[in-house]
Amino acid sequence: MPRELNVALIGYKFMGKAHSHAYRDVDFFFPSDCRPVMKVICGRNQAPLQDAADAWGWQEYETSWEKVVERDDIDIVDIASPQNTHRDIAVAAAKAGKHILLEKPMAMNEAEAREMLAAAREANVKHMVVFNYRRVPAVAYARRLIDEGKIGRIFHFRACYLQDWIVDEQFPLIWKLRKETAGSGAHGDLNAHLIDLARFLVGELTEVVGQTHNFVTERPLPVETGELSTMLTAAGGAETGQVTVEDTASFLARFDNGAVGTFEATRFAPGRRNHNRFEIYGSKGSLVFDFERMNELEYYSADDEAGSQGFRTILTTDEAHPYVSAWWPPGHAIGYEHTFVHQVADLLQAIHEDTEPHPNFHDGWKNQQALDAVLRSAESGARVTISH
Ligand code: SOE
Repeated sequence: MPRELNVALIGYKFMGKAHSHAYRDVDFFFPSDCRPVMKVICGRNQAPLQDAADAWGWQEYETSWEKVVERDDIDIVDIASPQNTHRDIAVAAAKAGKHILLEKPMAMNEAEAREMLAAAREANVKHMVVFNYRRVPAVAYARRLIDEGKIGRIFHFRACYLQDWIVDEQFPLIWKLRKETAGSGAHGDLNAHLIDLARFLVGELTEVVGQTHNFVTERPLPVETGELSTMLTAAGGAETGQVTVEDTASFLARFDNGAVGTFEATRFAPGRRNHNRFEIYGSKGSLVFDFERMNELEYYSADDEAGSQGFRTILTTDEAHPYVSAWWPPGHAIGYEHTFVHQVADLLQAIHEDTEPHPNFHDGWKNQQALDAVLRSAESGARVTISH
């Protein structure tokens, strides 16, 4: 009989749905000695919360996260609420001895992230940050090729994360567009993913120089409908308010191993829906990934015979590719939601085997350190060194 671990999920919007699905599916595709039980979902507004509990299969709902983290019957606290809530919930959950799964970016700033890391270490609980793109089979396979030396010495990491969901000036001022709830805008939302991929695939960032910009500074205030909505679209009213986070952030970086990088995040790239793309160029080969083609990885090998050299597109749906054997036969592609299933499967395994999951709060803190450094650089116009 597998060991049952009771989960409390805090947050019931887009990420709440993605995480809920992961708990529902994980045991079906990754049966293991640990099985999550969808015990309680938590959020502020009772009506949509109750709808979420019913629709996604949570046994109970609760409007106070303070009560939830103190419950004796909870093993894992999953934090999928806005960034301004992360620190308090994570520190309280750690103090209560719960394992923690936390949405990105880790915190509002580096100081908070450091406090959360210290609390989790002190409590000796498992801690993990949801940088789910590490768990796309093509990305995990890229890491394998790099580890095997197939790319050689890495020279360049070029990455962009482009979306287009706020191009319309009438798109309302949702929490992601306010500093007090989100901490930052496209930078923390999207560059956080790119920084994680860079740290996963290349190395530690040591120096950055960045710029930010706003295209739309005022938007209609959102109208609360009281309905469960997991979409990034929402209705706006007649009143307006100020956008207090950046619409776009880009930066140059140096890595500890001598590689250099470029990073660009925006929500103002019409036609780019979720264009999370990186290119890696090394002495022995190159890799290109674009999430909009998430089942593919482009690979160039300088070892190929002269005359037949060129980028090949690998369909990363074979058993040889990470995570894939748990799903479908070759060529039967997987999607966005599967990355969250992989993350939960890895967390459960780490809890069961008492190993360190990744990316953990240390990774989240290093990520936050780089995020903050870029914003400081954008403000001052100077290069900023990241200490290690
Ligand atoms: C919205 O920009 C968003 O949902 C991000 O918050 C996610 O982290 C990213 O994976 C997709 O886009």
